[in-house]
Amino acid sequence: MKKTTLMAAVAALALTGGIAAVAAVKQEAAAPTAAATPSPEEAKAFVDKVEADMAKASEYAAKAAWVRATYITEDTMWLEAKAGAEFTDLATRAAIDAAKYDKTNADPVTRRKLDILKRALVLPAPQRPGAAEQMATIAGRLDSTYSTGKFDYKGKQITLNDAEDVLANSRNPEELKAAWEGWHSIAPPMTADYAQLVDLANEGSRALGYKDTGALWRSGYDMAPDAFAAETDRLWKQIEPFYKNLHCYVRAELNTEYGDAVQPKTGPIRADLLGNMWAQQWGNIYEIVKPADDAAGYSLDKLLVDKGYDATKMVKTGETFYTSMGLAPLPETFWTRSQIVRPEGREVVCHASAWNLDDRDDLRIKMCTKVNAEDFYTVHHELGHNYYQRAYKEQPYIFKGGANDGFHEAIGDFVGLSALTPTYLNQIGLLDAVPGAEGDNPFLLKMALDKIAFMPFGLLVDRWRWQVYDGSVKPADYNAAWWKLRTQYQGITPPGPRPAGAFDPGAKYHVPGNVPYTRYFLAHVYQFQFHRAACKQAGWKGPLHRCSVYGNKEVGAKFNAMMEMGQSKPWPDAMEAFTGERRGDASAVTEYFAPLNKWLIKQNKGRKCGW
Ligand code: X8Z
Ligand code: ZN
Repeated sequence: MKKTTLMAAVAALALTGGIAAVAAVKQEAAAPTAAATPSPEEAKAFVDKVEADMAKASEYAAKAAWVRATYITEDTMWLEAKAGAEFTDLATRAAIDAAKYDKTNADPVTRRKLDILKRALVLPAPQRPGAAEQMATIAGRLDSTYSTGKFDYKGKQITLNDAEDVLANSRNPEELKAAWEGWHSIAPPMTADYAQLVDLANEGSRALGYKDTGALWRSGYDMAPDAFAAETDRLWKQIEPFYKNLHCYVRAELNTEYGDAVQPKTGPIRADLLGNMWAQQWGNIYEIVKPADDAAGYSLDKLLVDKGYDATKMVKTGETFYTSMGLAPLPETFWTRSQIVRPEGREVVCHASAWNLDDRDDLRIKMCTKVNAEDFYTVHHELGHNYYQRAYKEQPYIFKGGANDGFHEAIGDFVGLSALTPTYLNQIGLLDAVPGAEGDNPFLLKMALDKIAFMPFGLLVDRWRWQVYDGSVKPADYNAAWWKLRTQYQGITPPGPRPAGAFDPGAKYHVPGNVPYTRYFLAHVYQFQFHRAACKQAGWKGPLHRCSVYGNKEVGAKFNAMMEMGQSKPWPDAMEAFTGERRGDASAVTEYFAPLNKWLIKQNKGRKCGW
């Protein structure tokens, strides 16, 4: 996730750990001139040169990006845009040059590197003079506008951080609506910039031979772009019935809490009632929807506060999980260079990310950590990126990245599945007693509110962008298309009519931040596959949701071996190395949640589910 590093151009790589940066390919870098097919030796020489240039060039852009993200000013935006534009130019040229070896019978390693080079950019720039600068400036402005967004709430200017607290904790529908609408009001000024960036990126993508930028994004999965889209449909179909059961149950509980006027018994759920600004994880409303007989209940939010955790202690605790599996502690510089809490007196990008600035050991996270359960999860998530980055640091430059971007997102989430078990919370002294079997359903419900609720959202963000990039959704229809998908997949609706000119997708970080999103959907499938495989390796015989691999060095070694591969092999090889499976399979998700699904079906008896 060195995301910002390379700016929009290389955002994906960065955030995913895909090719962390692409090459500074100089003109003399050996792009063949004649039409004749270049030799395998020439192809290898080209790649070697690209990798050397790339390794040198990326550090500068990374540092400019870090400084901007942790200190937003006109000047740092200018510096980041300049470094980002230079980088995008070079990277785009490298991608174009790589295509010249398409017919070369290159050795398999060189062939894979060439293929990765061609698809590594998130937002390729047109090769016209000034286009890369223009793109970098727009992308930086979008990201900064989002990150510094503020609005009036009860007579005070508040930030997204504050608004998220209202969404998580208030049970007053008027307050919820005001915080939700207020935050969404920061987005309309971004619409024109966003539309222009889409056009520029499409022009850049077409020059690389892609139909549009969406097709470029779908090409990063060792299969044809169309096959990948079908693959995500297949995975969603495995989960959809379960999501509908959860939706049905939650809607009924919200109806009981708020009454028909606020949340009707039928139809979609009001988006601001679900505890999260984007209705993407619902764990914050557990108290509203919990089973009546949740005697064994505990609140991780409360435990963290009661036991005196602060942000740094949360990160240290996260690190302990990784070291318990035999992985090395984080370097000292992690602690001195990371941004762990929101600094006072300056604007920063609060959206959490994990960085490796030198593609070796300069690992850092950038968070505005709050002491709550959500950020306890996020800390484990971010450290997963850092541990992955360090595991593949010995790979050649182009292979420094996740097996695919979903893998990068799934590492920390996999660790989180163990780290959220009551058994583990008890082992580290957070929870005094582990509930018996009576605690299973409450625990599974809590997990499902975050994991299952997330899946349709994880899918639809890029469904929207695919339509934007392929031109089927025009700027005037951005918002309507967004809500069509939000209703279709998530079964939610805004708290009131949306004003003309609303740009609600712009109120979600990854849209102005230009971070592809399907990765998180994939990660929500992969993490359960990793968990199932790890628990099997550990000889675990009980239900999957009770399994924790804390302290298991054998699992750690095998997991690290997969991480060390980086993106040197097609992702099914990496998946197989750890799980023995060669494709995404949501049966691990349904297996994990099976007891809850049965319970939900019982609760929903007599209800008309769906929307
Ligand atoms: O953006 C993130 C991470 C950084 S890669 C905090 N996540 C997605 C989101 O917040 O929307 C993690 C879960 C989904
Ligand atoms: Zn992440």
